[in-house]
Formats: sequence, structure tokens, C-alpha cells
Amino acid sequence: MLKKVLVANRGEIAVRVIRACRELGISSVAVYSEADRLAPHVWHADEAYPIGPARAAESYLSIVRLLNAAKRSGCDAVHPGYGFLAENADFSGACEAAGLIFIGPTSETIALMGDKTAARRAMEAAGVPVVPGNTEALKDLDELRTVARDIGYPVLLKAAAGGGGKGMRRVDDDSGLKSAWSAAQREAQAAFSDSRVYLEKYLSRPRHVEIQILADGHGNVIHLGERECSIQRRHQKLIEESPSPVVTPELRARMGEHAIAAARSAKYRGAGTVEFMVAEDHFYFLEMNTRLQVEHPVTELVTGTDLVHAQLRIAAGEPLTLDSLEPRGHAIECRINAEDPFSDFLPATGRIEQLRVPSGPGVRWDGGIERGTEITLYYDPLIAKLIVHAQSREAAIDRMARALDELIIDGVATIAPFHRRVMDEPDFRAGRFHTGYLEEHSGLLDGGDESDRQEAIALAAALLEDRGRRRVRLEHDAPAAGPNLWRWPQGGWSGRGRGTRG
Ligand code: MV4
Repeated sequence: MLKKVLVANRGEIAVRVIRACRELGISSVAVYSEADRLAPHVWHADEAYPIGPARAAESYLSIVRLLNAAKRSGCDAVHPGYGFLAENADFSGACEAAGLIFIGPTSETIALMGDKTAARRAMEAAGVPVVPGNTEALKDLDELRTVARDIGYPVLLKAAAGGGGKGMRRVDDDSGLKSAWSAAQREAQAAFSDSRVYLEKYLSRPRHVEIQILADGHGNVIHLGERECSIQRRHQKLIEESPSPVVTPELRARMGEHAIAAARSAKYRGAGTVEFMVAEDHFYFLEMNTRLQVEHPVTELVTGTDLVHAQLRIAAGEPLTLDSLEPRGHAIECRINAEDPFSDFLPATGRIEQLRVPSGPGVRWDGGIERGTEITLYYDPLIAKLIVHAQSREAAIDRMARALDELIIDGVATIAPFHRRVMDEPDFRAGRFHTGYLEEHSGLLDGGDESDRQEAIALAAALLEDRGRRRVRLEHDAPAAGPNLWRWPQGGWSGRGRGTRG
């Protein structure tokens, strides 16, 4: 087994990985920026090394500083988490060159999947369905016009070095080609220092369904079913679940086989995700993510598998002992972002003054915050994840609503109230949604009216006084007890309306 792992990350994912290390008897090493001296991931770890200023470019994104910390700590492996350098082929290559095990696939696999046209070629060769379009970067406007007419409008221009929705341009007819061509190239150059673009047929309102895979170094590859991630805002996932309401056992088996073929053709090692778009009974390869994903817990809950344990075991050279299996029950994750959902998801900052974390049956909290944690603009707004598991989708939604009711975060705005509304929204409850869900339900983002705000403030005040969260008042808060107040009041504490006071 590995002896000591450096976690090249912060926040909830660093805590998640450190916990897994402790469970497997592996020492953990945290790294921290000047803004994170008191952050939870630092005290969860066995040792911790400063790696520079708050700015990520000078700390969590500094390959030299991370490798220096790795060397000083004497670790044998590096876990990148997600974000930061997790899908950076230079970083994994530098770890390998320094004699460290990079917990993830090889730098060749990362580079292959980072180039979207190369990935499309590899997938096509492996027999995995890809969206109609071209698999080489476009040379000029003439070629763009030819390919666009060939596959038929509408089409979507995408950055070859892209992913995550940056640099995409939809074109509806010949007249839109020229401006889209230069705009897409300009955006791609600005975002990825690589102006290459290519074309895909535009799919209307696809669902985003992704398959979790695990591959060991001995040729074993399994899939662990799908995650439904269609509830997004500007390409940021907000709610994920497993299984998907639209995936049948037959579809799961077919998508799973293609995901396994994709992983094999990329000589994949470790945990990975094959993203598909699902539109009208067809599914198409979108991207492969060569990392552990934010939403991995929903898969863990329905498959009974610990994906971080699996990553650590695979990195240590152990063979997989699991087999692909059908999901049990239903899991949902709500991302708790420090953003104001009623002000266009404006990032929120400040100090976590009060924190009451939900618990009870089927509830999991993966957090990177504590009372007193400072939320700054230096890092991602994802501060925690609330995940539930229950026997059915309906029961899981009810459980999530209950857990959100228990959650109190005071001091920094979060999108928890938005999630609470979604849990009551009929289309979500019915599983009727696609990637345009939020645009079609913009009412979910209205308001945060004054009474909501006042209620939240009153609840936080109650917590400060250690009275807990009360939808009903405690008996000693009630007016002097009338004759019928021994019963739970239906019409409030006055007793009126139940015929007890005339
Ligand atoms: C598409 C598409 C429609 N047609 N490609 C957005 C993020 C990037 N990974 C790919 N994306 C899309 N690619 C074709 N040919 C629609 C989207 C898309 C989307 C995809 C997955 C999840 C959410 C999305 C939200 C808007 C657009």
C-alpha cells in the first residue's frame, strides 16, 4: 500500500481524500496557501506545508511549490483532487519524473482527453458514438461552410483545447458562419492559448448523463453506472443524482459498455468519467474527465463503493476486485456554493458565523468549512456538498428537502434556499428536465423576498441563543396556555379556529 500521500488541493475535496487516507492507514500531507492557514483540510491532515500566497497561481497551481512540498514531506504519491492541476498533463508528468505516483491516469491519457478532436478520433476508432461533426481542427472558413452544410444546421463551433462550454458558438445558417468563425477562434485563443476549433451538429436540449469507470493497471475496467447532471447553470453543475430518471437497465448496460471501450482505448488507469449527451433516445460521447469528480458521492452511495479508496488501491498497484453492478436506491447531491441565488449567483464572501450541519438517516455532508472559516474570492465557491440516499427517487427528494431544512449557514449567503425550492418544483420531482431546466424555471431564482430574509435572520438569531431551528414554537414561547394547547396546534398558538375559546 501507499505510505504517504500529498493532497494537492484544498477545501472539501482535500478533506475527503485525507479521510480516505486515514481509513486505509496512509499518512496524509496537506498543502496550504496563506489564506488557508486555519482551513479545515490543514488540521485533518497528519502534516501540512505552506506553498505560497493566497492567489492560486502562486500556490495551488504552482507545480514547483507542490513538488518542493512533496519532496520535503517524503510522500510516495500525489492526489490532485479536482480542479487546479487535476487534469494538467504537465503536472502528472512532473510527478512521474520526480519518482512520485500521480493518483490518476498517465500524462499521455490526460493529454489525449484534453484535446477534444483527438479524443473524438480515438472514440470513433473505438466504436463509441460521437456527435456528428469533424474530428480534425477546421482549416478555414471554406472548410467550415462545407462541413456545416454537410452535417446540417444548426451546428456548434467548439474549441479543440476546450471543454466546459468555453468558446462554443452556435450557428443557424450560412450567414452566421463568418462572425462565429472569428469569435470562436478568438475566444479559444484567449481561454486556452490554442485557437483551433471544430464543428459538431447542435443537439437541442440534451440531457447530461455521465458514466463512472474504474480501471486498474492489470487490464480490468468496470463501470459503476451513471450520474444525471442536467441541472446546471452556465456549465456549472448544481444538482446531480444517480440513477438517472431516464436511464433504463438496458441503456445503462449499453452506455456502460461504450464507457469501458472508451477507457480501454485510452489505456485508462484509475477513476474516470465518460460524459455523454442524451437526446431523443440517442447518446453521444461528449468528453472524458480524467479525474475524480465533484459529484462522485452519488455513485458511492448507490453502488456501496468508496471511489477514493479505489483510487488509492489502484495507484498502489492492486487489482480491482469489484464488478460492474446495478444501483441500489437513489442518491442526490446538492452543491452548496457560496453564491447568492437571488442575485444572479453573485459570489458571496465573509466568515461562517454559524453552521448547523444536517444529519440523520441517509444524509452525508462533505464539507470544507467550519464555524469561523473565511470564504474569499480566491477560490471556487463550492464550500460543501449535501448528499442523500434513500430507497426511491421520491424518498430521496423528500429526504433532501428535510436535510436542507436542517441546514443553517449564517454569515455567508449560499444557494441552499435555491435547492430547497427545486425539491418542491413539479418538473424536477417528475424527472422532466434537460440542460435548459434553469432557463425554463427562472422563477426559482426570483425573490428571496423580505419575509424569507427575515425568517433566515430570525433562525440564525435563534441558533445563537441555542434555541435551535423551530418551525413551531417551543411550549414556553407560547402564550399562556389555553384549554386546548396540549395538542400540536393546527392554526397557530392562539387556539382560535378550533372552537376552544368561543
Ligand atoms: C453541445 C450541446 C449541444 N450540441 N454539443 C456544454 C459544455 C460542453 N462540455 C459541451 N456542452 C454542450 N455541447 C452539441 N453538439 C450542448 C451543450 C450544453 C450542455 C452540455 C452538457 C451539459 C450542460 C449543457 C448546457 C448547455 C449546453
